[in-house]
Amino acid sequence: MATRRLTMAQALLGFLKNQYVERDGVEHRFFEGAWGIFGHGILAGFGQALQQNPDFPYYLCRNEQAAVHIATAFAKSRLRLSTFACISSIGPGATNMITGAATATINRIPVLLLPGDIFARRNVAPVLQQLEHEMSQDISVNDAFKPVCRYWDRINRPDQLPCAVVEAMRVLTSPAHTGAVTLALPQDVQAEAWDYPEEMFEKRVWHIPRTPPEPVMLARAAEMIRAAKRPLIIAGGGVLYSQAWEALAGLVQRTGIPVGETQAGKGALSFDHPANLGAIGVTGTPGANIAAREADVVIAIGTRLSDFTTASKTAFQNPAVRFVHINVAEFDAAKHAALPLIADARAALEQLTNALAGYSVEPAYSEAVARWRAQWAQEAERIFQLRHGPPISQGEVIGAVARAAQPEDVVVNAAGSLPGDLHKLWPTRKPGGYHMEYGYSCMGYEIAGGLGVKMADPSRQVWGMVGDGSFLMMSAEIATSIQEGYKLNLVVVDNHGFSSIGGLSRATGSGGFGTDYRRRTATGLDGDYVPVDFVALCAGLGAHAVRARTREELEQALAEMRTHETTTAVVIEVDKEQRVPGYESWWDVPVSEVSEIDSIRQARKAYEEAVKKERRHEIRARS
Ligand SMILES: Cc1ncc(C[n+]2csc(CCOP(=O)(O)OP(=O)(O)O)c2C)c(N)n1
Ligand SMILES: [Mg+2]
Repeated sequence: MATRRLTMAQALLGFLKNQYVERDGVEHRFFEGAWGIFGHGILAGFGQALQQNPDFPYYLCRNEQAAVHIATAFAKSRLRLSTFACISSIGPGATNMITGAATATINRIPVLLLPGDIFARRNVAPVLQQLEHEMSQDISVNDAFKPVCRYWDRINRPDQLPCAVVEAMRVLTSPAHTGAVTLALPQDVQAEAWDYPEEMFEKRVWHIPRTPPEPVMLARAAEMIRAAKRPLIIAGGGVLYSQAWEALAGLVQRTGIPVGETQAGKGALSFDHPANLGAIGVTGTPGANIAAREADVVIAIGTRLSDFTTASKTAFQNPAVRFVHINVAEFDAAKHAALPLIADARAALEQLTNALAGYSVEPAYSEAVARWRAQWAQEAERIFQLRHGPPISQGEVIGAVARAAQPEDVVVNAAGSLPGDLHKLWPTRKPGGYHMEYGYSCMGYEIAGGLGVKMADPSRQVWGMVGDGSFLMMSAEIATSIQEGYKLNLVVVDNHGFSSIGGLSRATGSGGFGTDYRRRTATGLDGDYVPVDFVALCAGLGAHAVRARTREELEQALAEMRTHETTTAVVIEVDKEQRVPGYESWWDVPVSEVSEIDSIRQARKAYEEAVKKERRHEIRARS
């Protein structure tokens, strides 16, 4: 057998370079390089391998968590067909990646994490940044990746590597099981040489299947839908990952079944498609939520059915409601006692369209859909034209950004009050035009994520909408965007704290306690706002930044931002209390059962009423 004498790190890199995926006959290089930050735990091993392999680019970021967000956003934008590896030193560099790992895994996005690890040989322990355990020498901080990853391994000997890398690729390329994968790399083993089989470095193409639905189950699903008077589709992220948007449009065109979109699924249909009721769930539009409440058959496609989508299981109130669930993952397809169609979304939708030939919803339902859509268009326009303040309302800011954006542009966001407002209001025209990380809703994702989105398709302008809280958590990747020459347009929405959590605190009777950025006084955090100059912060990191004080100034700034070559930012203060309302929905956030505060006792009463609407779909007899 031909072999090549390489260090473990060189062999790992040699393997990663040659991994490809193929779907529908089109090949994609799976790893576009590695993001990370060097330290003693990675630099002389994998770092050295990177140095001698310039065809596997190394990207230096400012925070390891951001590296994973960049990779995640990139892979999400590339519909999971390519990604990055993320490397770190041992200790804090590694644990910084844990939040990123959880973000990737919850969103089912492939990223490969390569944290350095403590010496396998152990004799020099404890090394710098090694957290020792008295009960075992076989534990390091990298064990903390296990619950947030879909596959985890530690390469304690160079000859373990071939076994580990193929398992890593199996998981990363599995539509159902993908997420973060960790291969922990002990510092000494990275530098150890072994005679690796040449075959390990041959080009390998991993086929991404389009699993068809089982014919029996397809027939049963079609039968169930044919009997439905008020069917509703919930389009999740799986519709996008499967590139099933045309198949979905084909099915709804033939059948007239309306569609509600989850955060991950938004953009499955253009916002102006006549069957698109828009956002569904806690952050949904009235039409989608009324349709959900009355639906007799709900066809879920590629969704985790999170509490935001199901309104904490209060969304579906028709006593006869039944669920069909198209999903590559058995785990999701079985939720709500659904009839499971374990299949690729596109394959299933194409076959379902044929199986439903001749079926369409009754005209009265289609008329209701058209009415809901028209009413929502009016409501969105009311919010965009509010002319509140200054400070203006966040809804008006979204309207202004949407008007400045072109159909192919991408809006990026993750946490705060913006996800709910954008879910309802952003007029997505093209798949991928709406990039929301709302599985982990991880503050700090926006700027790093925006960079990943931009790298995935530099021809699209990226609008990163960032709350002041999210910005303060992680903004240093602005400098990385300048370093790499990938331009971002950032809209920093300053409301001096947490509009989202502040509003939630009020709704649960706590009056906004601890949610404003105010100076401490003798009575608590109730002084003046803490002054933070976001224009100076953005400019200090290398962006072109301006402040807008009025709607007109904002519109002018947005128009100019498009034309700049490097990262730009506009900072706008908004009125935290002028919120976009919620519609026909509810979210379960338990309120204290006993309290000394009257407003909490009141909120508890309302809570006890609302929680009664929660349904137990999962315990019904299976369809
Ligand atoms: C890392 C992280 N910590 C805490 C939270 C909980 N949380 C959700 S939204 C939010 C406030 C976000 O503030 P900002 O970005 O200013 O948005 P706003 O609510 O003002 O719109 C917090 C603390 C979170 N989602 N992520
Ligand atoms: Mg804020």
